[in-house]
This record gives sequence, structure tokens and C-alpha cells, in this order.
Amino acid sequence: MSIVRPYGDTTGDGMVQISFTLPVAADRKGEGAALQLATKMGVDPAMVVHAKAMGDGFTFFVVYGTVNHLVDTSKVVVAERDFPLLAAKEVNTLVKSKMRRKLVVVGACIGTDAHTVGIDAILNVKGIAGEKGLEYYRELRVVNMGAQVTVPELVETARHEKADAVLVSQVVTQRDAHLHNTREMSAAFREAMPADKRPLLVVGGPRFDEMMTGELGVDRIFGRGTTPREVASYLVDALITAKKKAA
Ligand code: B12
Repeated sequence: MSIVRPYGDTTGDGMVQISFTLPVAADRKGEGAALQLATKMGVDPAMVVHAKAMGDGFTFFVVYGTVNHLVDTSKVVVAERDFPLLAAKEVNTLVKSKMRRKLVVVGACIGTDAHTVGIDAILNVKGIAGEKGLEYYRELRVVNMGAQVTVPELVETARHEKADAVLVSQVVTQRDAHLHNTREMSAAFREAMPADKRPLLVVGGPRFDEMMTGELGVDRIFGRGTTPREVASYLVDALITAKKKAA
């Protein structure tokens, strides 16, 4: 069955719950404003199930109601993992036998972004979700530049360290900062190095569209819930397996 509808109280009843903040007071009129917005969004009938004042003149709402839209799951297009998931030992063996040197990874949070928890989860030994980070991989050399790194600093470090891959994190998406910063970064690498000398450019963060690689000029995008093993497996696939196939 490829056509589905949301489930709330009974199967296929189309019930959804949405939340948003409006610059209105937390009173009857404010709730009316929330209902008007929900109805315009296609939630009809809609009811306000939660309203909380968020300081002067702002209210947070949770609205519950029915939508008539159908989802055709056969038309869903997503970025699927197109490389095998390897164990740390397999990654180390492949790097050692095929590259005959350590694979160098330079990581950073660029622009004004100071959210380092995500990139640290991928790079630091402690890792995330029961998996150790890339520093744990014996055949990987990790240079973690930390937060608020400028694009010129990143390019310089990547060059100096002879990076095979550059891993950039962008968590803040206000005014599309994550997209602007990523484009600036990929353009700077294209300008600074010829294609065959350019490191693999990987960007990650919870609000990226993983299908936007071409548009952003990067080789791969990783979204929320990424684990270090996925990243290590991708690096091996892109830097070793795919290169071997192309040769
Ligand atoms: C912790 C946190 C902070 C901490 C950060 C501490 C630190 N050292 O990182 C502090 C308190 C400093 C902070 C500050 C701010 N924050 Co803050 N913060 C958060 C919070 C609560 C959690 C983020 C987090 O650590 N997630 C856990 C990690 C593990 O998840 P992740 O980042 O998604 O990473 C995973 C994947 O995305 C992926 N990944 C991420 N990066 C990369 C990179 C690569 C290469 C790869 C492969 C994968 C990958 O892998 C990771 C592991 O699975 C979020 C809200 C939330 N619940 O998400 C807000 C949030 C991100 N912050 C927000 C804001 C607005 C701010 C401030 C602007 C607040 C302010 N007015 O001062 C400042 C900005 C500071 C700055 N200059 O960047 C907003 C961003 C909104 C937006 N649309 O952009 C959020 C969403 C909160 C909110 N709802 O408003 N914040």
C-alpha cells in the first residue's frame, strides 16, 4: 500500500500535531490567530491543545487536527546509503593496505557556529550512540579545529595537513547561514586547489537536505543521527573503493 495518511487516534484518520510561535498575546484572540494559521495550512478542523506565553507578546502553540492530504510512499526520494557499512577493523585494514599511510581528516565548525557537540561526536574517541569516533581508528589521523573556524583558516590547515577529507559542521540555520557558509567553503577549496588535489568535502548537521550536494558544491552531506562508522565507511568508499573503480 503506497498511499498513507497520518495516524492520530484511529488508523488513517489524518490527525497531525503541529507547533509554532506567533507574535501574539496568550489570550482568546491569540488562540484564534493560531487556528486561522492552522486552517490555512490545511489542518481543518483544528484545535489548540496547548498555548504558553513566551515573554512579552509571543505565544507558543500546539495545534491538533485533521489534514486531508495523502502521502504516496512510492514517490518518496531520499539520499540512500550507497556504500557498505564497515567495522573499524575493516576501515583500518583497507586504509593501511591501499593507501599505505594514514588517512587524514580535518574537521571544524565554520563561520560563527559554536555548536561543536555534533562534529565532536563524529571525531572524538568518545563518539556517539555506542560507537567510537574517528580518532579511535588507528589508520585515521584527525585534526579537530573546533568552533568558529574561518574558511581561510580551514583551507590553510587542510593544505598544511595534506587532508584527504575535510569535515565541516553547521548546526545554526538562521538566515540559511549553514547554506551560505557551506557554499563559501566549497568555493574557497575550488579556488585554492585544482580538482585532483582537493580534499573530499563533507558537511553535516541536523537541518541539511542530504540531496543538496551538487548545489552546495560538496561531495557528501550527513544529517541528524549520523554515526562515526557511517562517516568512516563513506571515507573509505569515496577515497579508496571508488578511486580504484575509476582507475
Ligand atoms: C547544545 C546547544 C548549544 C550549546 C552548544 C555547545 C557546544 N559546544 O556545541 C550553546 C549553549 C553554546 C548554544 C548556543 C547557541 N545556540 Co544552540 N543549541 C544547542 C542544542 C540544545 C543541542 C545541539 C546539540 O548538541 N545536539 C547534539 C548533537 C550530537 O547533534 P547534532 O549537532 O545534530 O550532530 C549530529 C548530526 O547532525 C551529525 N553532524 C553534525 N555535524 C556534523 C558534521 C559532519 C562532518 C558529519 C559527518 C556529521 C555531522 O552528526 C552528529 C551526531 O549524530 C540545540 C537544540 C537541539 N535540541 O538540537 C540548540 C540550537 C542548535 N541552538 C540554537 C541557537 C539559536 C543558539 C544560539 C544562537 C542561542 C543564542 N541566542 O545565543 C547560540 C549560538 C552560539 C553560536 N555562536 O553558535 C538553535 C538553532 C536554531 C536555528 N534555526 O539555527 C537550536 C536548534 C535551539 C532552538 N531550537 O532554537 N547552543
